[in-house]
Amino acid sequence: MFDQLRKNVSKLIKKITITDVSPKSVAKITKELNDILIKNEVAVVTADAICENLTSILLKTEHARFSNPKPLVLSSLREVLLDILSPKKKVDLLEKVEESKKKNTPLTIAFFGVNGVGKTLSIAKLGKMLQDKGYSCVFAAGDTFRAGSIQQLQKHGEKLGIRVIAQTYGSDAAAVAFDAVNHAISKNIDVVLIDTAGRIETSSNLMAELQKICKVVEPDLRIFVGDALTGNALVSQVTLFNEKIGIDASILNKIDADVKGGASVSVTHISNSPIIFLGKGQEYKDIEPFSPEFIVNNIIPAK
Ligand SMILES: Nc1nc2c(ncn2[C@@H]2O[C@H](COP(=O)(O)OP(=O)(O)OP(=O)(O)O)[C@@H](O)[C@H]2O)c(=O)[nH]1
Ligand SMILES: [Mg+2]
Repeated sequence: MFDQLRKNVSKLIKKITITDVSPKSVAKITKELNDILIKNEVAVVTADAICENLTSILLKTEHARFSNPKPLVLSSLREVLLDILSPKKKVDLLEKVEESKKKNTPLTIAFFGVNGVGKTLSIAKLGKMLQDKGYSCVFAAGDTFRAGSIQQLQKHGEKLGIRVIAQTYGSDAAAVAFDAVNHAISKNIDVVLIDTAGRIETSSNLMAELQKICKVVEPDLRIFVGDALTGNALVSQVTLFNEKIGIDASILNKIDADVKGGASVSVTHISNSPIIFLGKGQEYKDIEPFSPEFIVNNIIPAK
């Protein structure tokens, strides 16, 4: 995981030959770091922010002349990355479920993102995780667009023993979501997980459908689902969905196959909201809570 980015950062640190921490030598390091970040699919604006923050930390830190600046560069880079990966807005799913339970209403979550990023599988994984923690769930088959999508969610529902509220293909996705919320209210179910059709960013019809779902059910959480392998296109997806729908939190999938590792840094920075889970495989167990430390440890070499 993230092998390429880690190797490149490691190489950069080894190559550091500066013996002072002057604006000129810091500029030399950050220029190279910027290139490495961009090559590893960190968005340009994010790479710039990392380098700016690193510069200001390095320049304000007291550093003895002629002592080895590598440890300082490493620890400062770690600090900058942790800061970017820890947005001020915090989202704790289990806390949210508990809050809703206290109010006697179901927690409603809408999942959205482009085609094939793992929305439906993430819903199944989270349904299982919530069930294991003792919460009841219902799935809403709000992808009424892609052939086979309803059966796909129903299969997960059968395996997990989770009820799926569905209508027919072509029916109004917002109505399906609305039915599922009503079902949850009447059966005292804790969480409603709403699947939606994968939409190409340029498809304004599908975007309007998603806006309608949000207008009708006013989900408590709007979760953007992204594919870590998408590379730089992820940045335009996050920007667009954030503008049109609003992103409360993200899930980043296929992290098991991601050698570059830039996506998670960019998604948090650009959406200005946290990644809450990472998908790391095709089985229900292959999901884990997002930890900024885990990402940073995978990017920054130990020494
Ligand atoms: N390796 C790996 N594969 C994943 C992961 N998440 C999803 N997949 C696979 O990606 C493919 C698409 O997953 P879906 O859950 O159908 O994606 P979707 O976003 O619902 O797709 P659409 O409904 O077509 O938009 C499936 O083959 C999944 O098994 C992951 O974290 N790692
Ligand atoms: Mg799907």
